Amino acid sequence: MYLEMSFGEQNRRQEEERLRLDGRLPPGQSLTLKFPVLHYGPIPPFDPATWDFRVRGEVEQERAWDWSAFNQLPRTQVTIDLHCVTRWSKADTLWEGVSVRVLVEQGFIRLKPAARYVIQHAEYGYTTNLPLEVVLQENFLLATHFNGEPLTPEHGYPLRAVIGHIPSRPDLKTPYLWKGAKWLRALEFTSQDRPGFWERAGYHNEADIWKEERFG
Ligand SMILES: Nc1nc2c(c(=O)[nH]1)N[C@H]1C(S)=C(S)[C@@H](COP(=O)(O)O)O[C@H]1N2
Ligand SMILES: [Mo]
Repeated sequence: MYLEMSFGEQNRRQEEERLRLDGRLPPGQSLTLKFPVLHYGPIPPFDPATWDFRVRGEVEQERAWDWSAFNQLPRTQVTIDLHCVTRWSKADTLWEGVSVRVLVEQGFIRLKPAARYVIQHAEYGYTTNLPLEVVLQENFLLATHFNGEPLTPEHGYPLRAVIGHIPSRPDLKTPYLWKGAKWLRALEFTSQDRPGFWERAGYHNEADIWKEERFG
């Protein structure tokens, strides 16, 4: 029988222990050095001729950017730890894209005072919901790039939302990763909260990784 741990598994356990000691591993999570792919349904095709990204709801003016216009928006990078509700975590992931906070600060999105929640709308009807204040945090990004490369189709190309933990920012709320929709097409700002795809399927509405809010 083969009883020795592989070099890869030894390495993974060492990294996991380091994160745990640093207080970066939420309860019930384990580290992966891979990048799992997790979603419901098929991977949508991308056609730059018809793709757009829309902002609607409680905004002074509804907006739509086509792919080339979206790529001219101000760019932001962030490094976050990802935590999936199915218990895998991935540390130090680098994302680049567009920050909703920057779009609001620079007047690309003008919110009405009634805006309190944000519904992400993705291809094939996937939705997920967050409070506005979380979407405006630095750990939430509309990402086009992962580790310096355009997203791959299975990770959300051309655009996805990501949310994760910034170790130096314990003040920020961090929900599980399902609160970042792959193949994102629109943000809807609302006055009332509205549960999304997994939230309606029984997952927790707030989904705080530190409180292990997995199921509602
Ligand atoms: N459109 C869409 N986005 C989605 C999902 C999905 O089913 N559809 N699953 C979510 C879940 S549960 C997770 S953990 C992450 C996984 O992202 P990854 O496949 O890039 O690891 O995508 C999230 N975004
Ligand atoms: Mo997930």
